[in-house]
Amino acid sequence: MPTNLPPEAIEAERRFRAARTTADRIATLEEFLSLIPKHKGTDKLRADLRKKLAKLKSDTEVRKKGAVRQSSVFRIDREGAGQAAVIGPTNVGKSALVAALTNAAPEVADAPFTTWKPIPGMMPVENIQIQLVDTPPLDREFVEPELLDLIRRADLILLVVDLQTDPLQQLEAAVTLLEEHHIAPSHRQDRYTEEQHMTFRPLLVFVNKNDDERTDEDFEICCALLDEEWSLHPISATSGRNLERLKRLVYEQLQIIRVYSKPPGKEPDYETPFILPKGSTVDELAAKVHRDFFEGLKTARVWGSGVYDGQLVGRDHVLQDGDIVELRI
Ligand SMILES: Nc1nc2c(ncn2[C@@H]2O[C@H](COP(=O)(O)OP(=O)(O)OP(=O)(O)O)[C@@H](O)[C@H]2O)c(=O)[nH]1
Ligand SMILES: [Mg+2]
Repeated sequence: MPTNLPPEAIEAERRFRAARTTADRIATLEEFLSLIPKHKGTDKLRADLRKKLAKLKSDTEVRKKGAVRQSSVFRIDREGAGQAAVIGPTNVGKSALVAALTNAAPEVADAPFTTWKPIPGMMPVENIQIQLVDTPPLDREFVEPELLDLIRRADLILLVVDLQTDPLQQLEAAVTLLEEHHIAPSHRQDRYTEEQHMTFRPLLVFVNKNDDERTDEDFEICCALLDEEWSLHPISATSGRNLERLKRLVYEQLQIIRVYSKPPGKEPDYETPFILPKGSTVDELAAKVHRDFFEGLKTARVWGSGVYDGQLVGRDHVLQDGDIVELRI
């Protein structure tokens, strides 16, 4: 413990050490943390204590939920057209990004190890919603198996790094850590053998805090130093720079199509498309609309790309994004 702490912090630390119940430990640790002066000399101490606090909180949450036979706070129900886990080292702006893009309001703070449990939010992209999940920092000293499981379950990984804090080193550290836990980006699939039992997920790398033109050069340098298999996307959660592009990229990576079903003689419902994996057929749409359509489908007509308006198609016709389909039973 550094000796240059103010007396009230030392006193709070003593109370924390004396606390016996988890609730008391959390309360006294929060108090202790709030009394430590914020400067470079205490960065490490504050980070360590925040980790400890996060662990205490997540343990109690799990225990509480366990009592009612629910799973941990790391199990986030999937909603919308797809789930993307927003991951990365501490302080890079993951929470700021999720707050900027979704209806969620995770805490954003300068201090490291702010987020201690995953927080989902819905990001509107055109007429669909994609779920983003803010996560606690991905940190070698504090690897939570549950965080890795969450990442494995997601459809897509958004790795956020910080332009102002050695982004390339952050990228490498994160990818190595994931790799050690058998998670790898889909675009690097060729590098692994079957025996390694990897889970492959599409992974996009966003370099945050590229707030305006003044930092563009730093970003260019980063890109030049990196080998070609990676592409970096500059963004700023606070200024909103390139966030529309991020949305587009996320949408494209999910490999989904939107299809509008239309009752015979009526207009399609453009508000609520059916979301299907790319390459889906009329049959798969019918199954999604209703079992009756799947079982009793007589004809299907499509308005969209690669067909003439209202063309009659077979059950195995592959649908395209934006197609309008009229199913008749
Ligand atoms: N200049 C700038 N600062 C940002 C940006 N995004 C986030 N920040 C700041 O970076 C700090 C950390 O932001 P958070 O969103 O809490 O970071 P985090 O990655 O969620 O951190 P942990 O929860 O500890 O993992 C805060 O002070 C934010 O205001 C950005 O785009 N530009
Ligand atoms: Mg956070």
